[in-house]
Amino acid sequence: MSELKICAVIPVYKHGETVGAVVRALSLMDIPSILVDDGNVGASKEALIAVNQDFPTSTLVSYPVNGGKGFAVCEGLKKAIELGYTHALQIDADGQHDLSNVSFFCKAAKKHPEGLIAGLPTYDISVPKSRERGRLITNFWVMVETLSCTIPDAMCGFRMYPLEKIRSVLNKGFFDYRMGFDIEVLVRLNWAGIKMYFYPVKVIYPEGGISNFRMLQDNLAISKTHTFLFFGMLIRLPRLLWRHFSKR
Ligand SMILES: Nc1nc2c(ncn2[C@@H]2O[C@H](COP(=O)(O)OP(=O)(O)O)[C@@H](O)[C@H]2O)c(=O)[nH]1
Ligand SMILES: [Mg+2]
Repeated sequence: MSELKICAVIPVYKHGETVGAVVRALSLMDIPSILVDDGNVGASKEALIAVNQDFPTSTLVSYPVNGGKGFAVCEGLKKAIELGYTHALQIDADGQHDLSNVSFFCKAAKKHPEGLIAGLPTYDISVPKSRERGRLITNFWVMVETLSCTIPDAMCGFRMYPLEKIRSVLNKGFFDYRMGFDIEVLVRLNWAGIKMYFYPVKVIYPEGGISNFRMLQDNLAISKTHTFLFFGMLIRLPRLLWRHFSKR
């Protein structure tokens, strides 16, 4: 592949206050941002519009009704394809991801232009125990759903997508357009045979930070997504088993 054309896709909901710093840091690295807003109101909406005006290379994609994080990421990735980018870095708007990893991820994408470069989160003590537990359960089910250990973490929202390679999976649609999307897309890309490379990324949970993750509803929705993906694995069982054993 010739030179990569990289942008960032940032889903933003109620994080208008923090997204400016993320966009600024990315723009200093010459990475334009695609901000996806679905249903932000008030100060958050105003801040988004202001950030988009302050950074001429950024693009703001807006929808009037909230569709969920997954919906926003999908729309951002489709916009990135439309604008001719080859790769998109998905990153959170609230500053939880350590931006010092960005240049390494860009280098990794250059080395593996057809692969997905994904974050393997490393936490400090600020991580809520309930989120850690959920992650362990999810990562166990992802092993079952892919019949492999190739996805050590499916929940980190810091990852670089090779846009041409993911286009067909993206267009097929998803079961979960909310918080389970990050998991589902990796499982589906694994089924589609996309290679994945994992590298550590520091993730913090700053005190007073806003989270849109709803403990009960989102965990229930993620459980439903795993059930759906489990049956998806069963349908693909012969092919996945063949792939598993032919690699040995
Ligand atoms: N556009 C959009 N972005 C969302 C939505 N839900 C979460 N996000 C964004 O997705 C990223 C992660 O969400 P966050 O609420 O921080 O969840 P947490 O980090 O898992 O607790 C942040 O950039 C949010 O602004 C949503 O419904 N729509
Ligand atoms: Mg967050």
